[in-house]
Amino acid sequence: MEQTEQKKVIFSGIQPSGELTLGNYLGALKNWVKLQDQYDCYYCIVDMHAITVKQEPKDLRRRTLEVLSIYIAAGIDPEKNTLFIQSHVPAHAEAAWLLNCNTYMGELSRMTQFKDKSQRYGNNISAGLFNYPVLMVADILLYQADLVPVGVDQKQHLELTRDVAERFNNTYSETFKIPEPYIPEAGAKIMDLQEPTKKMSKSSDNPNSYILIMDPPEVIRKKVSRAVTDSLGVVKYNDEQPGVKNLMTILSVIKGKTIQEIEKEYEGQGYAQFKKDVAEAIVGELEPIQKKVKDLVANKEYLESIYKKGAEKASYVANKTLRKMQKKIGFIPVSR
Ligand code: ATP
Ligand code: LTN
Repeated sequence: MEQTEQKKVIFSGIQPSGELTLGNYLGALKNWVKLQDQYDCYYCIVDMHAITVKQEPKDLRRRTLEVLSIYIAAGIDPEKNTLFIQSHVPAHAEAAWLLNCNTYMGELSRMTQFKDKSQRYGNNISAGLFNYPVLMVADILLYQADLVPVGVDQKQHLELTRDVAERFNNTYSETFKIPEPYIPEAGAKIMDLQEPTKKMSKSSDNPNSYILIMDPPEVIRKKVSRAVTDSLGVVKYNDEQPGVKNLMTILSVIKGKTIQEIEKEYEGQGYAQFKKDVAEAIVGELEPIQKKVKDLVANKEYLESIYKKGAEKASYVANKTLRKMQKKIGFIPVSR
């Protein structure tokens, strides 16, 4: 047996619905890089998820290729992993329909991300936004994924995935592997710099509330210096100081230092030096990635070769599972 066949499978994805943030990087991408040697990884750009809210077509096109470039620039090796664009593999949409018919309205109504987003978008809520978690279930189950590395905000969607998979297996006999979430101990929820009790989000209206992976160094420095802290003036990790806590988490994840080490280092100092060091840590981490992204986005042919190869490999695996689902449900097979 080939070695890749023995490896456990990972699936994860990011939506090209906005510019990627430091939250996407520390909560998801950085871990994908760590996991790529041990697992057979499928890393997808989930463009079909992105259109659950309105997207400007030209921005969606540009961002989709930028996200692919960021994956590669962050250290995901396109030779070792399968990198692809969700809409290139029609099995995702087909499987999502079959799974929609095995998911309850009640389950989807309980999804907190839907509740949050539907409040934000008021009267213009698409049916796609409601059904979105089922498309995510399809993404994961089609590859028989063992592990799904995500930030903590996706935990509820992973629980739904497990429930739907188990239900399908019980109704139609064993079909899907039951996946586990992989949520990092630190960095699973990077907070908004202006309202540090909220998740940092790429779709926030206030640019000072997030750091983008592609923000120039001077912008990063400015945003960190403006980050909301408190008047206590001590670098201590506790819930009463959510702003400071968030900056400590960022520093700790990037520098690989423990929270205790950071508390000790800044004992008796205010926030000025601490904030400067946080900003430099972020700049040091992101600057090399930004340079690579700029080269990659200019190389459309190279990117095309990656996503074409990725779609072929992904389609092969996804179609196998889809055929199995169709057969079990009772659809008549047609030879292809
Ligand atoms: P939006 O903010 O528009 O809802 P998002 O960035 O939350 O978008 P995705 O692009 O789908 O949504 O997120 C991709 C990955 O990044 C997911 O695994 C998600 O858990 C993770 N992630 C997103 N924001 C953060 C954050 N602030 N901290 C840690 N992980 C995050
Ligand atoms: N819903 C996810 C993005 C996503 C995803 C997936 C993550 C879509 N499909 C499959 C992991 C596995 C989000 O972060 N908003």
